[in-house]
Amino acid sequence: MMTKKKALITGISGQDGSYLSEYLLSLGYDVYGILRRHSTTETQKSRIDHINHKIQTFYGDVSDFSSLAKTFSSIQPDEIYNLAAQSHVRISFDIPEYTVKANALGVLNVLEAHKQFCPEARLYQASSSEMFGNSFDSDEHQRESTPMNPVSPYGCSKVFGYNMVRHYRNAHNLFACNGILFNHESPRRGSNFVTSKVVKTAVEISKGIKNELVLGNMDSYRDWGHSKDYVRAMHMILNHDVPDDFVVSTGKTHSVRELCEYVFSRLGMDYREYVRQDEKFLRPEELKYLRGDCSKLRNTFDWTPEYDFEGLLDDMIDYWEANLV
Ligand code: F7E
Repeated sequence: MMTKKKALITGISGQDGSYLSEYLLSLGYDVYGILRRHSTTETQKSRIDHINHKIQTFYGDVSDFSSLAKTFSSIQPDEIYNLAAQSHVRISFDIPEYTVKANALGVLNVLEAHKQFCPEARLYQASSSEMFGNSFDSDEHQRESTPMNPVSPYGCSKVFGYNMVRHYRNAHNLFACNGILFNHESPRRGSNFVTSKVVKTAVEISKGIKNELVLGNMDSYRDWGHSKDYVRAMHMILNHDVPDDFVVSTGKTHSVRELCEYVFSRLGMDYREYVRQDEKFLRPEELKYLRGDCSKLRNTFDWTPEYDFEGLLDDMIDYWEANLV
């Protein structure tokens, strides 16, 4: 009998952790996850409650090396996905030190645990398009070779993690890879990220529950894909012949204003009647424009996203329409 592959996911209770778990279970993996302790036990596992009986979770934290040592050495995973992070860019300006501890030193801890306790495992690191900051190539895209000039504590912390992964790969011969993922969303996206905030509030307005949507900068551009598509790319990157780094993106870009236009008009409304801007949602330094070129990924793997911008937003609108009463 073939033994099942073991995958260990840090950040398993997040948007990507939950979709990745479902995907790996569908491929026949044994799935393990590291869960950070929250004070509200009831909502701690809300994104993975439906698969709770199929996975095993352990309390731990990427900033607590002893917890990583214990889980990595006892599970002996074949694949490690480091998805744990303080992932909110604006909040990283409020809690820069915590952000760096989780997103930068946390990666160092994961790499050390990988090297010391399961060096044969493969490691995927959740790197981010926020690492590029405001730099792009002459064709207005960001790709693997684009210089990284981060503009937030979050972006700076992710650059450290990205570089450490490359360094440990070269210096210690670990199979460690970076996925440089552009924004990716879904009905499971936290409601303080802009897509979820716009969709959820617009549905609330359409149902008479709220009467306005308050936003920050509406003129920034993002390359938005669907988390379900992007977790498949994570698995492909980790199962390549050689450890390497790949951009994952759609190649299309839209402004926050265009996002509002689409969502409100799908609900039969004009966004200009409901959206107000407030500087409390502005960032001290803003990343203005993202548009990824994932040719390297597409030329290496058979990766085709199922969702485009409208399909992604339709999925989110349908979810919130059905789940908000
Ligand atoms: O903001 C603007 C905001 O918070 C998108 C994370 O997953 O993707 C994400 O980071 C844009 C920004 O995502 C509001 O200023 C306007 O220009 O949804 P977001 P993000 O900062 O791009 C990258 C790839 C990651 O790695 C991160 O972990 O929308 N915006 N008004 C607003 N954003 C928010 N959150 N709230 C507003 O009211």
